[in-house]
Amino acid sequence: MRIDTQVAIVGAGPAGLLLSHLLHLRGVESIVIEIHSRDYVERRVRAGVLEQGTADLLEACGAGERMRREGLVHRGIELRFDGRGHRIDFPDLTGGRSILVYAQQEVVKDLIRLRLAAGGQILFDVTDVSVRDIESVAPRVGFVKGGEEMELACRIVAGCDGFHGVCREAIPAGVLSLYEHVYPFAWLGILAQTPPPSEELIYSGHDRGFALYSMRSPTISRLYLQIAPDEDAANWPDARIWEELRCRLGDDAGDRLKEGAVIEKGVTGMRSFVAEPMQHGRLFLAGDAAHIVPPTGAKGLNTAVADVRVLARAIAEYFASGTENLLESYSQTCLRRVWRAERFSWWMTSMLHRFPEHDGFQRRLQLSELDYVVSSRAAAASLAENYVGLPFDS
Ligand code: RFL
Ligand code: PHB
Repeated sequence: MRIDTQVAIVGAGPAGLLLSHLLHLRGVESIVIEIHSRDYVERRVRAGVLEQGTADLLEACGAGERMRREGLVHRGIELRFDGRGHRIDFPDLTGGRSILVYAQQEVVKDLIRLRLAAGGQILFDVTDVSVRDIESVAPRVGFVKGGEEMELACRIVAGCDGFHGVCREAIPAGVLSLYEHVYPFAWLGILAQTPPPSEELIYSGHDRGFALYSMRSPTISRLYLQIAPDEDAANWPDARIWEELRCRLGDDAGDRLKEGAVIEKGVTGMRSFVAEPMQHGRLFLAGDAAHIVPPTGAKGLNTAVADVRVLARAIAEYFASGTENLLESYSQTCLRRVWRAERFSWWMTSMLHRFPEHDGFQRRLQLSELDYVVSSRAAAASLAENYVGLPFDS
């Protein structure tokens, strides 16, 4: 069966869902296809930090009602090293800006509900997705749904299918330049039924490795530990995780951390990756399909949102007036912000993790850099303005 639509969106993550909604608000019709079930994407535990600009955009487009009620406004983070904590005060350093802690899967739930309530189409559980004819003005996306072969005939394909999706691969060989850096460690992340030992996130650069304390609600904590890149989560029974967290979070915060039931446990590899340009013909990549950051700077979801903000406007202009200017400059517009997020995430990652190859000299440089960040207002302001999110170019 063939279905005509203006924009075929591949992937129902935050990028695909938000793009579909923003297009709808601008009068452009789209269909989203997704290889997983609705239940799966609504439960997938990932990011937790929304930049103020991300939260403001979600609110402005009508997706912010529950987020404003349940999200936790954070006005700072704590950096810990050498057994001491140091607060970075966001509003003071950024002219009043802050972040919101609200889980990515809650954003996804809110967007799915909003799309479906407005009559939007999201086809879950599809298989065999293939993107065709992107160099023509009539690209197509083929897939199988419920055993039936189907095809979306459209004008524009939005590749919002994450790092392992098929859209980036649909671009002919030689077009893309790929920039990649893989870090020699991973993160073990748990979701645990335990109240926060601190009101704000704690980033700890401990001699035994990095640890991050985050949260989801007054009763649920989200905790991360740096582990070896090839390590199996099975090597980390709950008791070992708690012991290591207490040690790396340092004296007082470690003492306040109460053990609770571990509801979720997973390992995330750490990489930086950018594909340039983020477009070819009528295919436009957005979010993790085009770029990956290590999670230390909390920039992945936020950068995905920034991409679709630009893409929605460009697509709407194209359908309204036939002008392709904004579409043509899409990649260039996004990449400036993308590379700033890449730099910040790489910097946070490099400053806070233990690198197997580091000697005593390099460790002391890391500690000196942390000391500089917490004792120089200029350095702290640089961290803070990147963390809360740089202003949008337009
Ligand atoms: P997603 O969320 O990966 O969504 C892509 C969707 O496409 C589907 N898909 C396909 N659909 C159709 N056909 C195909 N062939 C398909 N192949 C794949 C997938 O099933 C999926 O539903 O990408 P998107 O929308 O670009 O969103 C990006 C964010 O998910 C990601 O950048 C963040 O989660 C990264 N991240 C964080 N970002 C932040 O901004 N703040 C944070 O605090 C933060 N913490 C994190 C993170 C990511 C983490 N992990 C697990 C990678 C913490 C962690 C641990
Ligand atoms: C999270 O709450 O999951 C989280 C917070 C900050 C990060 C990464 C993940 O840098």
